[in-house]
Amino acid sequence: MNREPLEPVTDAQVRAFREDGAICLRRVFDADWIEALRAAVDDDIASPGPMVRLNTPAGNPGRFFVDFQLWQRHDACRKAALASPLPAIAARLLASTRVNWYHDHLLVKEPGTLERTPWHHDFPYYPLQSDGELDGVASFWLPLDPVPRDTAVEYVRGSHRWGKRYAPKFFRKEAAFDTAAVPVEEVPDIDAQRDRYEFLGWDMAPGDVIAFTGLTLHGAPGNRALDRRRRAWALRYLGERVRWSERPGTVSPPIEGHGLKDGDAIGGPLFPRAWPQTS
Ligand SMILES: O=C(O)CCC(=O)C(=O)O
Repeated sequence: MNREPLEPVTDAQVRAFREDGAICLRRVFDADWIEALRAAVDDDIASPGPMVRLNTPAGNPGRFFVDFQLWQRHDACRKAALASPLPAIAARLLASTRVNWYHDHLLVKEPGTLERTPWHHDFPYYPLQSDGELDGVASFWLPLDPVPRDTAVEYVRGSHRWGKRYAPKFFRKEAAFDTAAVPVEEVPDIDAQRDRYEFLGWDMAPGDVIAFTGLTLHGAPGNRALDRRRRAWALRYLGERVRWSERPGTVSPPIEGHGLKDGDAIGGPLFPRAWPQTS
């Protein structure tokens, strides 16, 4: 299992991450990683964690399966979070001398799944504050199956620089979170006015990852293919300028037991240092 990306990340890609808000990195993980992560994901689906969510209503085809924190239950996921090529890439993208692990998110769309992932950006879901140039979050979307562009997540180019914080919603009900502390501006109806935006999306092979900021708007179609799963695992890292931000109401994922208070630096056993690596 490689610790350096098979294809080096270039300075031009780092600049594009900051400028566009999302980039596709090819051949980051080797086949051994993909095999180990597929096995972990399938184990998790068979025996999910406490935050599992099923986003497909009964009677609909396929299944949109969501879970969190696989790194706490599966060795391959823990290694991918803390001892893979990603922590160093996150530090470079965020221009941060240190990054901490934040959380992971499993999003599986089985063949025939109709449900979309609604347009959203991630930062308002989090009890975090950041005074960094970007928002201090480096997210990676790692597909474990080949995913054509028309099934993959797509991103609104440059949307992380709009200065907006859109109200978070539950994916399944598209219901707003119960929170008074985050802005309530609604995400614009991106699909109704697609000609107003520029989109980024890629055909993806297992081993490729998309890197994106916590403020880049993104969404994904269902997986209408009847012969292909769409298993994707997302990983999040935080740069050194991010602080905890206590707030009432819903946050996602609802991680408990971290002991952090408003304004604290990120750390502790639930958010371990990922870069520089210690092992
Ligand atoms: O996999 C998807 O459908 C969406 C992924 C996503 O929203 C994320 O990684 O933040």
